[in-house]
Amino acid sequence: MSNEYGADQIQILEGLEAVRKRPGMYIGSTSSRGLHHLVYEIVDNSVDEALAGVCDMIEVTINPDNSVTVIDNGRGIPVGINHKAGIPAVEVVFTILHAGGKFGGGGYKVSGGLHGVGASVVNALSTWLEVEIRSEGKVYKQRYERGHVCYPLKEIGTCDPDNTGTKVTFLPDPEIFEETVYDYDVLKQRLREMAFLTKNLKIILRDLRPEDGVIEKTFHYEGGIREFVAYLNRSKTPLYEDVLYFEGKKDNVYVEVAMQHNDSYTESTYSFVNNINTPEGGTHLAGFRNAITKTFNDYARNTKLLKDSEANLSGEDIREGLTAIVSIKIEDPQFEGQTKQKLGNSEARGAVDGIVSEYLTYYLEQNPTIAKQICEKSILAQRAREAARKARDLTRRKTALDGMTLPGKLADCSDKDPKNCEIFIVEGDSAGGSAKTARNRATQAILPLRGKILNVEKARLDRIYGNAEIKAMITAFGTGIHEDFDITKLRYDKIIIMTDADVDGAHIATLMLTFLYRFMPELIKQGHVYLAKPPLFKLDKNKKVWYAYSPEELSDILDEVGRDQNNKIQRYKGLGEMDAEQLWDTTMDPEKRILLKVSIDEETESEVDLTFTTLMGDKVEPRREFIEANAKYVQNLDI
Ligand code: TSJ
Repeated sequence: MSNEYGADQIQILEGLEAVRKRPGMYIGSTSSRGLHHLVYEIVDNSVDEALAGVCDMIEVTINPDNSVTVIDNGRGIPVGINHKAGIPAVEVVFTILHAGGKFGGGGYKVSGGLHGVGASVVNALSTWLEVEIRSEGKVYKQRYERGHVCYPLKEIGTCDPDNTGTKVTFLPDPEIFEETVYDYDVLKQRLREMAFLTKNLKIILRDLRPEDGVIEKTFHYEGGIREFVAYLNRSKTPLYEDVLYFEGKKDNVYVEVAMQHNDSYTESTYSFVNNINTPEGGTHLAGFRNAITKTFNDYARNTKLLKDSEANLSGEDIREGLTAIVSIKIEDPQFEGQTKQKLGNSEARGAVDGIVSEYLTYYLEQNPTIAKQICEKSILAQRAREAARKARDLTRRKTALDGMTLPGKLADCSDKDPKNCEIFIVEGDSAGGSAKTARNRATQAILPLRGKILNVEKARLDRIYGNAEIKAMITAFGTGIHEDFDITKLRYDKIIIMTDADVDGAHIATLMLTFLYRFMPELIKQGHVYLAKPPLFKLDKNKKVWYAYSPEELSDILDEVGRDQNNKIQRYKGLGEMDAEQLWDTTMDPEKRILLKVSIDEETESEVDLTFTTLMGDKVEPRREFIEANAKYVQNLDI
């Protein structure tokens, strides 16, 4: 036995030792992100089986010990002897490091075509891993510990020959991972996306950890990315009922596109290559954009919706309010750019452009009402863009002329080193007044805003640039916006949103965050944006004062000091009820206050985008959900 896999085995183990030495090279990081990555590496293999048309169900179970089980009903990983390695194919899959780690140089791991890649990496980074295969009426099993084979593949029983598939269970190694507890919501997010991208595949996610009962969710979308677009638009008002869907294959590139406009002004297009998100786009996205720009301009000209004397619609005009998914499958994807997230294959551009142009032209001819609605919206966008450009040129010229005209309502700080400075954006003039009195004038600036700020999700650019509150923030921050954005010009290290601790305050904070996210996302990404946390209660007792930031905290304090008649409890309804000293003590003093840092998880960026827009939509129900879920994007910071 030992002779059979002597020399080979030594080499194999060396390979997997390399993975344990430098795990980051293979899975990106050993943080929570890397931990979740293990599941995707395994599930990708089952999705490949589904793409091959021989599997339609995948079950993912988080076990009570945080091991994860993935089961599919595919053909089962082959168990026959691999002639090159002299061991069963399944053992090759789990013990031989395949060339080109995902984050290493050269190759790039993708689902679709490259079977088994990644499984050995998961194996190397697991305390133990067990695989069970059902194939041709037999059940096979093998176990590994930290990548080492425990025993040769063995037959452990029989089953119905029609019952085939693969089951893998692995326990991430705490010697490798800083975090070993799985987040149900993170897996849910990615598995839902996978199910949208693979129509007819049923994915079940189960969490066995909660003591009060198992959680289970099934994702199954017969409409595939068509349903994905409908889902993304679920809390918006679509411009028309149809979700346009085009599908075809050209130059060995399989292309699927789904799109629908809503009545907002922002574009949400997500592109995927072999089921992997490409946040930086690439040739496939370029092909899509080129096709819709050309096709809509041709249509608008031919139908005289756009007169000969008028300028062409820009791509941006046509994409205003567009929600779209561009998903391609390609044999040998090449990724470019710093983060290797941008597709480079030139044949993808031609394939997407060709397929979308052809089918969209036909669709517009067949659906003149929808075609006209989209063209008219684009023409309005074109006019607004012109007006916005003029308004913007004006604001730009002004700042260029007087150096910087800071807004009149701003009480700036005296320290000129931005690293030491912070700005409080305060709801309402009266709270603004208290804040101005309370602040540390050297390092704290105050900008009061009147009432609710403009909802940038629901206004065109010309109105946004004309809005006094928004202009005040842009000039106060100093960075400029969009393509003019320059973080080195930021005048404050912390931008602190300070609103009442009630529903209105939460709404105003969200409007602010929406504005920042849409216009200066880098401020959030680089961790400059915070929410102040004013107290909800004040307790006076025997000349001593306590502040509580939640009802639970109040209750804890009362437990300690006793519940009797000497307690004077005040519930703060707004910042305005605090005098300057209280405001300083509870909310502004860097020594005592609580700040919440706003962050965006890059991996779930599409969901953040969605959550923000959901919140801003007209329909009320999802908004409450957001406010409740809001805490997820915010980290508690004790500063
Ligand atoms: F990642 C992995 F290897 F651990 C893994 C693979 C984990 C899980 C849960 C499933 C799988 C997997 C692999 N499911 N299905 C397959 N199928 C194959 O490997 C397979 C089967 C038959 C044939 C064939 O040509 O007959 C080819 C392949 C690639």
